[in-house]
Amino acid sequence: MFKAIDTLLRRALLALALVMAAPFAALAAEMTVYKSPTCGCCVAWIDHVKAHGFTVKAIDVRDVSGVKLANGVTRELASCHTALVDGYVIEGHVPAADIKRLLKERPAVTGLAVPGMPMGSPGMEGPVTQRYNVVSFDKSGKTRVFSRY
Ligand SMILES: [Cu+2]
Repeated sequence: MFKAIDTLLRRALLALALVMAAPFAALAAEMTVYKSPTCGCCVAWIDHVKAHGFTVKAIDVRDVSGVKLANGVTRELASCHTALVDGYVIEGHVPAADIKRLLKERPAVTGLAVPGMPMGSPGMEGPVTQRYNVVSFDKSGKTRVFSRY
Protein backbone atom coordinates (compact mmCIF):
# COMPACT_ATOMS: atom_id res chain seq x y z
CA MET A 1 0.00 0.00 0.00
CA PHE A 2 2.65 2.47 1.07
CA LYS A 3 4.84 1.18 -1.68
CA ALA A 4 2.13 1.94 -4.26
CA ILE A 5 1.79 5.50 -2.94
CA ASP A 6 5.54 5.85 -2.95
CA THR A 7 5.68 4.78 -6.62
CA LEU A 8 2.89 7.20 -7.53
CA LEU A 9 4.62 10.00 -5.71
CA ARG A 10 7.89 9.26 -7.48
CA ARG A 11 6.13 9.27 -10.85
CA ALA A 12 4.41 12.55 -10.03
CA LEU A 13 7.71 14.13 -8.99
CA LEU A 14 9.42 12.86 -12.13
CA ALA A 15 6.63 14.27 -14.31
CA LEU A 16 6.88 17.58 -12.49
CA ALA A 17 10.66 17.65 -12.98
CA LEU A 18 10.25 17.01 -16.72
CA VAL A 19 7.66 19.77 -17.05
CA MET A 20 9.89 22.20 -15.21
CA ALA A 21 12.99 21.26 -17.22
CA ALA A 22 11.27 21.68 -20.60
CA PRO A 23 11.48 25.49 -20.83
CA PHE A 24 15.19 25.36 -20.04
CA ALA A 25 15.84 22.76 -22.73
CA ALA A 26 14.01 25.00 -25.19
CA LEU A 27 16.29 27.97 -24.44
CA ALA A 28 18.81 28.63 -27.16
CA ALA A 29 22.48 28.14 -26.47
CA GLU A 30 24.95 30.75 -25.35
CA MET A 31 27.16 32.19 -28.06
CA THR A 32 30.53 33.90 -27.90
CA VAL A 33 31.13 36.44 -30.67
CA TYR A 34 34.58 37.76 -31.57
CA LYS A 35 34.58 41.05 -33.44
CA SER A 36 36.57 44.20 -33.92
CA PRO A 37 35.53 47.03 -31.58
CA THR A 38 34.55 49.23 -34.54
CA CYS A 39 32.36 46.73 -36.40
CA GLY A 40 28.81 48.09 -36.65
CA CYS A 41 27.29 45.29 -38.72
CA CYS A 42 28.62 42.79 -36.16
CA VAL A 43 26.55 44.51 -33.47
CA ALA A 44 23.51 44.50 -35.77
CA TRP A 45 23.97 40.75 -36.28
CA ILE A 46 24.32 40.20 -32.52
CA ASP A 47 20.99 42.02 -32.07
CA HIS A 48 19.49 39.66 -34.67
CA VAL A 49 20.57 36.46 -32.90
CA LYS A 50 19.59 37.90 -29.50
CA ALA A 51 16.12 38.64 -30.90
CA HIS A 52 15.97 34.93 -31.78
CA GLY A 53 16.69 33.81 -28.23
CA PHE A 54 20.48 33.42 -28.18
CA THR A 55 22.47 34.68 -25.25
CA VAL A 56 25.53 36.50 -26.55
CA LYS A 57 28.88 37.23 -25.00
CA ALA A 58 30.63 39.70 -27.32
CA ILE A 59 34.42 39.93 -27.16
CA ASP A 60 36.26 42.76 -28.90
CA VAL A 61 39.57 41.72 -30.41
CA ARG A 62 42.00 43.77 -32.42
CA ASP A 63 42.68 40.98 -34.90
CA VAL A 64 39.70 38.72 -35.64
CA SER A 65 41.69 36.82 -38.29
CA GLY A 66 43.63 35.05 -35.52
CA VAL A 67 40.33 33.73 -34.13
CA LYS A 68 39.30 32.63 -37.63
CA LEU A 69 42.58 30.81 -38.22
CA ALA A 70 42.31 29.02 -34.87
CA ASN A 71 38.78 27.86 -35.69
CA GLY A 72 39.22 26.55 -39.23
CA VAL A 73 37.75 29.55 -41.04
CA THR A 74 39.62 29.91 -44.33
CA ARG A 75 40.14 33.15 -46.19
CA GLU A 76 37.46 32.12 -48.71
CA LEU A 77 34.92 31.71 -45.91
CA ALA A 78 35.88 34.77 -43.92
CA SER A 79 33.52 37.58 -43.00
CA CYS A 80 33.61 40.14 -40.19
CA HIS A 81 32.74 38.42 -36.90
CA THR A 82 33.37 34.84 -35.77
CA ALA A 83 31.07 33.17 -33.24
CA LEU A 84 31.33 29.97 -31.24
CA VAL A 85 28.18 28.18 -30.12
CA ASP A 86 27.71 24.72 -28.66
CA GLY A 87 30.81 23.25 -30.34
CA TYR A 88 30.25 24.94 -33.71
CA VAL A 89 31.85 27.91 -35.46
CA ILE A 90 29.55 30.53 -37.01
CA GLU A 91 31.30 32.85 -39.47
CA GLY A 92 29.68 36.07 -40.58
CA HIS A 93 26.06 37.07 -41.08
CA VAL A 94 24.47 33.62 -40.72
CA PRO A 95 20.70 33.82 -40.08
CA ALA A 96 19.59 32.61 -36.63
CA ALA A 97 17.23 30.08 -38.22
CA ASP A 98 20.22 28.29 -39.79
CA ILE A 99 22.09 28.23 -36.48
CA LYS A 100 19.05 26.70 -34.80
CA ARG A 101 18.79 24.08 -37.55
CA LEU A 102 22.51 23.32 -37.17
CA LEU A 103 22.16 22.84 -33.41
CA LYS A 104 19.14 20.60 -33.92
CA GLU A 105 20.53 18.43 -36.73
CA ARG A 106 24.12 18.47 -35.39
CA PRO A 107 25.92 17.48 -38.64
CA ALA A 108 29.60 16.49 -38.52
CA VAL A 109 30.91 19.87 -39.67
CA THR A 110 33.04 22.60 -38.13
CA GLY A 111 30.34 25.20 -38.60
CA LEU A 112 28.45 27.52 -40.90
CA ALA A 113 29.59 30.57 -42.84
CA VAL A 114 28.21 33.37 -44.94
CA PRO A 115 31.41 34.47 -46.68
CA GLY A 116 31.91 38.18 -47.24
CA MET A 117 29.11 40.46 -46.15
CA PRO A 118 26.15 40.11 -48.51
CA MET A 119 23.68 42.99 -48.49
CA GLY A 120 20.34 41.96 -47.04
CA SER A 121 21.70 39.26 -44.73
CA PRO A 122 20.90 39.64 -41.00
CA GLY A 123 22.77 42.71 -39.74
CA MET A 124 23.37 43.92 -43.32
CA GLU A 125 19.85 45.12 -44.04
CA GLY A 126 19.52 48.06 -46.40
CA PRO A 127 18.01 49.19 -49.67
CA VAL A 128 19.86 46.48 -51.62
CA THR A 129 19.30 42.74 -51.14
CA GLN A 130 21.73 40.26 -52.64
CA ARG A 131 21.28 36.52 -53.03
CA TYR A 132 23.64 34.51 -50.85
CA ASN A 133 24.30 31.01 -49.56
CA VAL A 134 24.92 29.74 -46.07
CA VAL A 135 27.59 27.05 -46.36
CA SER A 136 28.73 24.43 -43.92
CA PHE A 137 32.45 23.71 -43.77
CA ASP A 138 34.67 21.08 -42.22
CA LYS A 139 38.28 20.75 -41.08
CA SER A 140 39.49 19.70 -44.53
CA GLY A 141 38.08 22.91 -46.00
CA LYS A 142 35.22 21.14 -47.76
CA THR A 143 32.12 23.30 -48.07
CA ARG A 144 28.51 22.47 -48.81
CA VAL A 145 25.46 24.67 -49.34
CA PHE A 146 23.38 24.60 -46.15
CA SER A 147 20.70 27.02 -47.29
CA ARG A 148 20.06 29.67 -49.94
CA TYR A 149 18.65 33.16 -49.57
CU1 LIG B 1 29.52 42.32 -41.13
